[in-house]
Amino acid sequence: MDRLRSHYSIEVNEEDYEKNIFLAGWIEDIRNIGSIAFIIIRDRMGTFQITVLKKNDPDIFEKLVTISRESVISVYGLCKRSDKARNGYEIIPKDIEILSIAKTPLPLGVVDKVESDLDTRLDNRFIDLRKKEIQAIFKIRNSIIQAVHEYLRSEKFVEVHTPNIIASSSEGGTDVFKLKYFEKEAFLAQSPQLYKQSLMATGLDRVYEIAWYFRAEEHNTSRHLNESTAVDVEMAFINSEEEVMKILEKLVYKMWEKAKENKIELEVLNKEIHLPSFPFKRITYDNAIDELNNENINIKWGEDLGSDEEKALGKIMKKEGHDFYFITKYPIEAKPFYTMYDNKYSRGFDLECNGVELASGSQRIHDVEMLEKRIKDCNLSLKGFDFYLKAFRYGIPPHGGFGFGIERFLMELLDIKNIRECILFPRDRTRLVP
Ligand code: AMO
Repeated sequence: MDRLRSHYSIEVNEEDYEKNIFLAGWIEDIRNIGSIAFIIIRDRMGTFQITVLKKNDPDIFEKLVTISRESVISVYGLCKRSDKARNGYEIIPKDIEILSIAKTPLPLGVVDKVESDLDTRLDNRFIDLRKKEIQAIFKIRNSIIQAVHEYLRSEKFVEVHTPNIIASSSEGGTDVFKLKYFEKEAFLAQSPQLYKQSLMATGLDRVYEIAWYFRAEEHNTSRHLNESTAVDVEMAFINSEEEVMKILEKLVYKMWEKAKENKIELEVLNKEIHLPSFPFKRITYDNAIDELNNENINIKWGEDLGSDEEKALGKIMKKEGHDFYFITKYPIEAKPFYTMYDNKYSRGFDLECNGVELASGSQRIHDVEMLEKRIKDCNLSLKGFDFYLKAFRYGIPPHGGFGFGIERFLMELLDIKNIRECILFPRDRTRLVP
């Protein structure tokens, strides 16, 4: 039975009928009606029925009806067409091997109708992930990431990997995790911002990264994680942030389009995906404030939109037929130190979907004196930025980019209410395990 161990998931089809095949997986259900037993095994492709007659093989029958649910077995047997089996075929076993016995009781049911609370599910994530509707989220996540690689590479972006252990805070703010790096103090990167910008001084003038963000934000919300992932892009030789926005909106469109190809997973999740209208609407910060004022929501000019204001604007945009929209021309004080500006307006933008921020980006300051001034004006110390500023002193083209949250995107795509559902092992204010 050695071959059973090298089993790789197969999709049974008509060609397999009346042939001996190998299958392996987790036991989902056992129905023993005395003389005959039906065992459902599951792998990542779906479920298969094993039908065993007691009189044909009392040994295999005994093994299969006494084994605990969620144990792992492999089976060798005849594949037969069956009208009664749920996917149209069954396997009559000739040999089975028990690969791993599951302890009882299970900490969490896999096919039980009772909903467990999110904490129990996340505490037992390895079992939670056996559920097909949970796996579907991560299969869709996999395919949207594939779309990222396909689209950005087709636009001649080079994938890079920048450090996550760094010597200064990437976004200039607080919310940074400190750690001991031998004799020195280090930080976990809040984003690849400083590195992707430095790369613009190298000639690798279009880069992207599937990045990890580490943020010590205290708030425990349904839209924030302390460790999240993003698509980070940086591109040089741009005339304005509009060129960056064009790449971002096309990327979002391609990811959405790719997600639609996951027909089985979308059916499992009972979700329909409609392509967004394209190109996305652009609304300036000033106009957004006016629209909000008309609804009696007042914001002081210069302040960033809070989540309530974002939601209200989302509703206004929805009424006008826009799920996706860019908010452009933010005041400089609402954007980070590296953002290019003209007088009091920055060249920064956010991409919003139904009142949730999915991405933000900008054209960057590439003049080193202007950049140093902004760092000082933002009350940040120049000291931590030595390596970053050095890259601006020896020739760096105008450039810009964005950071685009992958979990936030999945929430919007699949209408998932809690961001923790969109990452395998979430890190939040209280969760560090598993
Ligand atoms: P920003 O801080 O806006 O910009 O982050 C970019 C996008 O990343 C996602 N995101 C998060 N998702 C979940 N939990 C979090 N705590 C979290 N923080 C951020 C959001 C957000 O829109 N360096 C800039 C980007 C750039 O200008 O290139 C940046 O990090 O979807």
